[in-house]
Amino acid sequence: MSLNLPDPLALPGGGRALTSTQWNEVCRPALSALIQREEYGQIPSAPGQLRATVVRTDRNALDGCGTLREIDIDTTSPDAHIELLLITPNAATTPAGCFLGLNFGGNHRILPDAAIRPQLAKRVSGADVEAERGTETGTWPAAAIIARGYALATFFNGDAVPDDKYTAAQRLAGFLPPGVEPDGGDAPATIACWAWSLSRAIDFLSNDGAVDAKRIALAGHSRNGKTALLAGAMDPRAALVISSQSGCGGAGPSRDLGNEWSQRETVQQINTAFPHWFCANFKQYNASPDKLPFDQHALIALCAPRPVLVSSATEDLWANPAGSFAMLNAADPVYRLVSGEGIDVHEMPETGVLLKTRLGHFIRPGRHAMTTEDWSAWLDYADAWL
Ligand code: GTR
Repeated sequence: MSLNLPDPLALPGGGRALTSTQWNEVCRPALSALIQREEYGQIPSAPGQLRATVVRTDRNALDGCGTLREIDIDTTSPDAHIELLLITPNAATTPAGCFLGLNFGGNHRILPDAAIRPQLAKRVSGADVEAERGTETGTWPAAAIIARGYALATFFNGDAVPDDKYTAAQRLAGFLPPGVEPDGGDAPATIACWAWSLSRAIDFLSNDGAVDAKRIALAGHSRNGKTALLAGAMDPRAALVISSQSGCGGAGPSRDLGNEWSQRETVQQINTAFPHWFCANFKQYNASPDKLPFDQHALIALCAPRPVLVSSATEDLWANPAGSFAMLNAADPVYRLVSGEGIDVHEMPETGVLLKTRLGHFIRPGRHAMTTEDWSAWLDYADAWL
């Protein structure tokens, strides 16, 4: 398919990268810098200090199948407080591969467990969360994940920066990397800080005896799927990335690729509804996304050679399934160069069929949601690659 997209393998002085060394040493750092500068803002620096405190352990979670821990991760410069929920399989005799992802509603929604802490803001405000407990067991099917031998780690996306256009700015100011101006066009925005917070969870997980540091998979849905992809692109410790219905600013193209993609969310729409997600520079492309010097295939390509699964739903046209599939194909030349393999299918695959290739694809019937059907495909994909 020819889509007239910027070539991620283009060399700054002209010509095209022909070796993986040229990609890794020239194209990759240049694209990484460009994407941060023009879209997400600069990823905050690694913290000065990180302290992890296990605040609760339940060795008998999930009817004895898992060990559940609640872990506070506190950092200085930048200052952040993350409350990680980690469940590891009791049957494992060696460190487990682990799915790590941000959740939307708080850790207490993952399991019907009266002891799991809701997010800090709800505790402080004394909100009644009892009706919310365990309401997302379908979104995060912990029992099935543990039964397949994997660990599950998740935390509330708002732990690092609230998902709120009115209050995010105040928190974002604390994440400025040295040399970046607070009102600069490339000051980090919310998705960049969320990606940073995932890396802090990886800091902890990769030193935990129950988790295999080499088998940490990032998974996220929608805005959290955009974040999973950015975190995977920036943090090489992520061994695999699953980006679910992430659309604009995620696996979906910023450009209009033609009529069949016309129901998608545009750069202008996302920057208007969620001005805190992307950096100020990205707003310059509202009316002219075709002027972006990259598109989202470049973000996927930054994950090479690690496997990336793009997961979609047939009725979620806002998240642009066809355009996201096109981005996988457009990232393919980089994957071929770096790993010798990418995606072998060039027409939109059949619904319900998992493509287990290094650039993988899954689309299920239905709407915008993370479901047990998705997880069943994702676990199969993880079995193939982790
Ligand atoms: C929508 C937004 C999408 C997607 C989604 C979500 O309102 O337009 O970009 O991120 O929210 O996160 O559920």
